[in-house]
Amino acid sequence: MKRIFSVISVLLLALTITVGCEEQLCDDSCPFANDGVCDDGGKDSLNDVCQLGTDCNDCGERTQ
Ligand SMILES: [Ca+2]
Repeated sequence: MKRIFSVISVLLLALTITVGCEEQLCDDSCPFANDGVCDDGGKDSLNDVCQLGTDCNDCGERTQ
């Protein structure tokens, strides 16, 4: 029984590390950055003229 808990603990730890390593995309290199409209094609963006994560000030941080 103890062994099962150890295995579960290791799996939870691995999951936590995997989620924590998701790459954060955030810069304002898009020509349409800082215009008050989200343009990176991600969630809640109005269009996709920018690469995901390159309109960070308007869209917020993205994860890959
Ligand atoms: Ca923008």
